[in-house]
Amino acid sequence: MTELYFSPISQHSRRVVSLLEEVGIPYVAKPVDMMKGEYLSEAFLAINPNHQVPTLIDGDITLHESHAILRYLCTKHELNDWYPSELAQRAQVEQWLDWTQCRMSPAVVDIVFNSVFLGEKGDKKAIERGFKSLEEISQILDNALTGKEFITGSKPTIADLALASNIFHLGLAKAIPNHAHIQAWFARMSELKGYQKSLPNM
Ligand SMILES: N[C@@H](CCC(=O)N[C@@H](CS)C(=O)NCC(=O)O)C(=O)O
Repeated sequence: MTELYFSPISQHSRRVVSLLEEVGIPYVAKPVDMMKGEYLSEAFLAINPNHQVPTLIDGDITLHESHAILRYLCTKHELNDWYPSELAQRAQVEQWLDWTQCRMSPAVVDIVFNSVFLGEKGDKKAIERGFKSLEEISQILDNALTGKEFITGSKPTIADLALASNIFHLGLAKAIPNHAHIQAWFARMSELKGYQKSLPNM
């Protein structure tokens, strides 16, 4: 049995839900109520001591880290389109997965967590830092998407799912970059049924 502990308002959960739903892997959804602090409960900490969603339990395997979960699911289910086995293609997917975690996600957290989830209590300096970083990385992303349908080529991969979950999150703060190639790519991603099913009811 595959169980996913997740939250609909979590950008990191969203990329995993997108893949599970898009390719139709059966799983048991285990929502974690972040607003009620369930991620800090003893029961959840026993599953993931990092108090973070998503967390996957698949038989004997318990996994945290959204990208490790994506790679695991693709490898287990032989999802070669989503996580190519060919070396050069895979390297590109890995590059954009890491870029998403190391460059895009911190900016998204600075902006969205502080302006949307914390509201008035949000750290204004973090919001400013996030927007400054977003200006630079949006241009990098837009350049990388020039002449391509998806970030590594003509088919979406788990790198696109990770990026799209970030961009959706920016939308909560009305901060989706208005660069033409990002907009066109995001419109393509928004058509994927898995991505659609990962979105919160708002
Ligand atoms: N590197 C982790 C980050 C996961 C993460 O930050 N999850 C957030 C929700 S988007 C969370 O659970 N935050 C609660 C906390 O850190 O205490 C991943 O990729 O899965």
